[in-house]
Amino acid sequence: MKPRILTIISNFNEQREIENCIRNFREHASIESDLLVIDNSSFDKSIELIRAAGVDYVAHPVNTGGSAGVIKTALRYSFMHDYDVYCHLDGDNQHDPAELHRLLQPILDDAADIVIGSRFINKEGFQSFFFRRMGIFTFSGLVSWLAGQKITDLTSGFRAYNRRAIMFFAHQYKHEFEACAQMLLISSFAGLRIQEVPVVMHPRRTGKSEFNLIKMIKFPVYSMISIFGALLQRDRIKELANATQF
Ligand SMILES: Nc1nc2c(ncn2[C@@H]2O[C@H](COP(=O)(O)OP(=O)(O)OP(=O)(O)O)[C@@H](O)[C@H]2O)c(=O)[nH]1
Ligand SMILES: [Mg+2]
Repeated sequence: MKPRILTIISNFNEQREIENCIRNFREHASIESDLLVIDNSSFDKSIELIRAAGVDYVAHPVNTGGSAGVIKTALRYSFMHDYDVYCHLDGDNQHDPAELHRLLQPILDDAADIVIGSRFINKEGFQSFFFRRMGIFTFSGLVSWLAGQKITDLTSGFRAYNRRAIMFFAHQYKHEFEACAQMLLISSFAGLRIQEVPVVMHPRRTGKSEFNLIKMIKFPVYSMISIFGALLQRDRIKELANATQF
C-alpha cells in the first residue's frame, strides 16, 4: 500500500516567500504528498496569501515563541490524520521540494525513523555564516556522541518523520521540546533511528531569521540546558518508548 505522506510548510511572517514556497512545492515536489501550511500567528500579510493560494492550513492563535511549536502541531496533526510520513519545509523557501525524495527514501527502505537533510555532507549551497556554523558543528558533535548516531546539521528543519516518530512525539511524549538538540536526543533515547542525507539549501532571501543576535547568544546556553534535561529524562523516555504501540 502507498504510504500517506503529508508535507508541512512552517510559516511565520514569510509574506515575501510563502507564495513562492507553496508554488515551488506544487510544481517541483519529487514525492506524492498532501500539503499543509502551519502559521505560527503571523502578523504580516502571509496568512492572506496562504488563504488565497487555496492550500489547507492551520493557524496558531498565539505565537509559540519559535519554530518548535510548529513541529509539535505538525506531529500531532499527522498523528490525528493518520499519516505515515510527515515531511517538513521551512516557509522561507530555503528547502528544495525537488529533494524530498532523498528524505523519503530511507523511510521507505525502513532504514530510518527521522531523516535530516544536511547541507554539510556534500558542503554545497548555503552553508550559513561562520559563527552559526561553529555552533551547529559543536552541538552536532556533542549530540552525535550522546545519541550514538551521526548528526552534522542539528538545526536543519528539512526533515522527514515516519509513523514511529510521529506516534512517539504526538502520542507518547506530550511534553515541551526544543527542536534541535533536545528533540534529536529524545528521539535517540526513544530508540528512533536518525539518518542524514545530503541536500543543497538556499540562503534566506527575505524576511527575518529566527537566529538574531540574542538567539545566537542564547543558543549554546539553551542547548546545554535542553541536553541536560534530556539526559535527566533518559529512563522515562525509554519507558514511554516501550509503552508506544508502534
Ligand atoms: N522566527 C520565527 N520563525 C518561525 C516561527 N514559527 C515558525 N517559524 C518558521 O520557521 C522556519 C525556520 O526559521 P528560520 O528563521 O528560517 O531559521 P533557520 O532556517 O534555521 O535560519 P536561517 O538560515 O537564518 O533562515 C521559517 O520558515 C519560519 O517562518 C517563530 O515563532 N519565529
Ligand atoms: Mg530559514
